[in-house]
Amino acid sequence: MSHPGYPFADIERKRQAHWDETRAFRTPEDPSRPKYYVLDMFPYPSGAGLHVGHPEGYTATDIIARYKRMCGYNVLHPMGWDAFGLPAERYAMQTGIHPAVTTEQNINNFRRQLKSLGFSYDWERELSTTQPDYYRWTQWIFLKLFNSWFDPEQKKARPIAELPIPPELAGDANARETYVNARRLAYVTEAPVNWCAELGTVLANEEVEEWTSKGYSVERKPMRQWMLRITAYAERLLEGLDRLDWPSGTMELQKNWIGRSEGAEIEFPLTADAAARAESAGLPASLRIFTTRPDTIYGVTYMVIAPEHPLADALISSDQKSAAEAYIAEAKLKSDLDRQVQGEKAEKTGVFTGGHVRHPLSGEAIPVWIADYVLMSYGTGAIMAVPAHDERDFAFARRFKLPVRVVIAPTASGPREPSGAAPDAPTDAERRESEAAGARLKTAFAEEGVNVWSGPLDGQPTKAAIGRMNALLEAQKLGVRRINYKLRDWLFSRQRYWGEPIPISFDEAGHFVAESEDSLPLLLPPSDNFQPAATGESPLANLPDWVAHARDGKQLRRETNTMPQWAGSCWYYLRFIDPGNSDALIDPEKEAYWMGENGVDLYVGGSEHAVLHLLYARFWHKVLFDLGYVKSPEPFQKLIHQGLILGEDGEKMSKSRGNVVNPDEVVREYGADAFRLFEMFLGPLEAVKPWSSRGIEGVARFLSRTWRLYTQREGEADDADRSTLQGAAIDPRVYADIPEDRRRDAERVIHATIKKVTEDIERLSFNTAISQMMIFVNEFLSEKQLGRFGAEAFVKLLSPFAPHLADELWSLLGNADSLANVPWPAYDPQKITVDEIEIVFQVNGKVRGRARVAPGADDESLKKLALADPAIQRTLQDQTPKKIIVVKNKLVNIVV
Ligand code: ANZ
Repeated sequence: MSHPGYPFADIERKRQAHWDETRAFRTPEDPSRPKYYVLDMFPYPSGAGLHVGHPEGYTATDIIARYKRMCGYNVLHPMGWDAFGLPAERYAMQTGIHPAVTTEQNINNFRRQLKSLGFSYDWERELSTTQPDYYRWTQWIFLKLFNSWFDPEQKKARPIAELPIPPELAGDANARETYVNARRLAYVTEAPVNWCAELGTVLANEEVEEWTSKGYSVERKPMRQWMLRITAYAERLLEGLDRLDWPSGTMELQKNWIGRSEGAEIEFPLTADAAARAESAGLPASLRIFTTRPDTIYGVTYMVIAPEHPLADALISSDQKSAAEAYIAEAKLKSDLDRQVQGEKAEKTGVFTGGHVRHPLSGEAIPVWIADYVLMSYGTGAIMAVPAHDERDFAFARRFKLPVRVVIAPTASGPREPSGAAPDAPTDAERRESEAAGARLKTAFAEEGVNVWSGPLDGQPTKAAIGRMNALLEAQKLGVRRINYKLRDWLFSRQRYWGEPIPISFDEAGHFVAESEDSLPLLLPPSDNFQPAATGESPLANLPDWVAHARDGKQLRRETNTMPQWAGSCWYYLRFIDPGNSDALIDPEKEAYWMGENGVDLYVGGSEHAVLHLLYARFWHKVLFDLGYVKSPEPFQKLIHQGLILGEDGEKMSKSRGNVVNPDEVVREYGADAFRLFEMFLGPLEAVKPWSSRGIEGVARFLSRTWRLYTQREGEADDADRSTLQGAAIDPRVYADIPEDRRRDAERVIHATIKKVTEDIERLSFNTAISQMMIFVNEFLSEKQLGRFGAEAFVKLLSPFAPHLADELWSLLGNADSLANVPWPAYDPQKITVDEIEIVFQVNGKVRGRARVAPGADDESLKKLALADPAIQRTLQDQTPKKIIVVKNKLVNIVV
């Protein structure tokens, strides 16, 4: 199709200019009205410009924002830029062009593109995470984290000044400082990190996959890093999910990422020789393990410690020394993630230490192995291996020919009838039996069941057995119940230039010296050298005059790491509420009004942020909540992920495939309204769906039919190509009174359309709302008789979707200039009720006649009506019906 046939370019230009001039979408501060906060995940302004995936979510939120405004809400619908980050810095490394320059260009381009789509953002609240008056407050929050600790009793963050100091430390300034620093929510640690040499920076665990999938390699390397103590919030981050209206898949991802697991820590004493070595090294003479299945304790046949485990040296015997040390050296090169993935898939590797521990209940000596499927960073870094009931242990035991002992049967009638409560550990004979059963196993039985060959646990179902074993171990002081989380603290520093400077310095003795809050922002210094420093430090280390500074006569060195891109996006939704505030992060009254009890009312963005941004932002929000800066416990009440838009070929859009659709071209050819409408018409918002160029022509035709329905041009046929606005006028037939004989039907369609579109918008079911509007236009296109109410109502319904065209028609209808704040139309339920419906009469399933009846007619009268129908009588002749089936309001089927 060459031209969609209505003057969209003129209309859209005119309408956008008008919105700009009248500041149509400025958010008033009006606490008397109910609020609605609808937020998009703000974009990273990349050099490639807007992608068709961006406007999908943005159109959805714009429909909601416009609809809610018309429903009388005070709507906050802002837009900004998540503009720190790696791509601009990598570009700077290649070209020497300062990231601030490219970032500004990209922002300008993104803004132009978004404006061309007619989104009703309050542009006066636009912000960028790279603006000093924004990152000033990001740094301020960092200082709050630095100056807070998590009180495990009150389960909340408190100012560090309130941290109780153990009396024995009172006199020792250094010990005291170490104690305090180890409890801050922002702290420094020397830890093995994911180092990416090509990027010249470390990556958070959450980021590794993204970059390795792009072909970058990531290695483990110990480095001094800033961490945020998100683990302190594990439980609250988990509990908080209960009150949220989020996609279940995303909640599941967060739950798994937090990874709560209930179990026990159990002590396995070292045998005498190893114990002596441990004690001489100042280490405990017992190996502490974490297990979720203490009920399987009689099935332990070996132990595994992580290669980094502190007791490794003590456990390694002299004849195993060289083999064990070689294994440890190799394991050091792998990241936890690699080890975890490998632990699931590849063949297990490991080495015997030569050392043993004693089973805490039976006293049996158990060999200790080193294997990298056990991670030092989880639990205690050591496990009791129960190969009969754990997949990884099973694979390992088979590989290294270690015994397998069955101690759980699927049901009570398993390998052996339960013998009742045996007071002691299993006998040698029983152990042999359970090993014989183990030798026959094909895979581990990792589910719950009933204990067998388990001494005091015999016959107990799993849950009861766990409880009984925990009690038994606790009574003998051999173990404690324990909850573990998979969640790790958040690695927060990056060796980058283009990020927020961390507002901390160090004095000559290495003590922290924080910037004072009122000296912020600590500005990112100008530079033209974006290469990492020779030391592997961030490019900021290339600026000695910035790094070295003096305060109160003390020589200080600045932290040269910067914050990760996630920092700025952790709290931007708060700043939109009060973007100009130079005295505070946010005015408490404005915060109370706009965030209310539940925070942002609707948040739309990509599902790729499920465990990154969405977890980090919740964490910061909870800290701000604890410290009294926000009143809602959670930031985002309702969350929706828009589905990916694929290329026309059904593949992910990518430059290399050549299937990328450029929004600018679509807007040029079909207009912004058609583009918006089409993005919503592709399918359900959350579904993954391919682009279709035929489809966009379809919606463009719908819009030109709408234009034709409303307008006429003197002396021209109805289907004329109206390429300019000139001479366009409303066709008077559109709003003339509907003639009596059509009125009832016309009103039914009008009111049913209001109902359907309203309800569909509320359900975010935009594609079905558009279908209904298409039906509406087809219904009226030839006669045009809508009446004033119908003509105006339809334009209002259309306006959230195709705001330019709707505003133009609205003003052509003789109204004020914009529908932005015009009340949403209400429908009259009485006008939708149908007074007659069609019933189909069938004989043996074939349609033979029809009748119009009042809805709800009872079965008996429908049967009578069918049998009396002349066409049916003709078909039946003299046959007597065997059976008559009635489907209410639909059909009567006569079986002969
Ligand atoms: C004995 C056992 C028997 C286990 C059994 C499982 C099944 P979650 O917390 O659910 O992931 N484990 C403990 N620490 C580990 C570490 N640092 N690295 C690797 N594995 C570790 O699972 C906890 C279980 O994972 C623990 O329970 C332990 O194996 C293993 F029939 O102990 B179990």
